[in-house]
Amino acid sequence: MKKLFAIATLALVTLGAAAQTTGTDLAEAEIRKVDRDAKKITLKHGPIKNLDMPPMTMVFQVKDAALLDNLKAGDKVRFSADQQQGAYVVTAMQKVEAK
Ligand SMILES: [Cu+2]
Repeated sequence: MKKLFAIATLALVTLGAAAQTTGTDLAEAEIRKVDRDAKKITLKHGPIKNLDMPPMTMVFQVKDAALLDNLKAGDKVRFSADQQQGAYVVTAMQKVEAK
């Protein structure tokens, strides 16, 4: 029983650490334009740590058009982006629900 508790606690700690890492890797942005056909999105984004990029408005390509589902101009999102073959590509994106 004691051992089981220890394992459960460890699992919780591991989950917490993973969530934290994800949180710091995500940048914040407001969508300016969604171009589903071209798989492009225009974002007014905050600092992007992994790309060493200051806040600005710019166009990103998206890895998968499905990332743009249910998104429209004006939505607030969190996203991660990568530089691939000279282009900036959004690899993950989630909508931030308005409070
Ligand atoms: Cu930028």
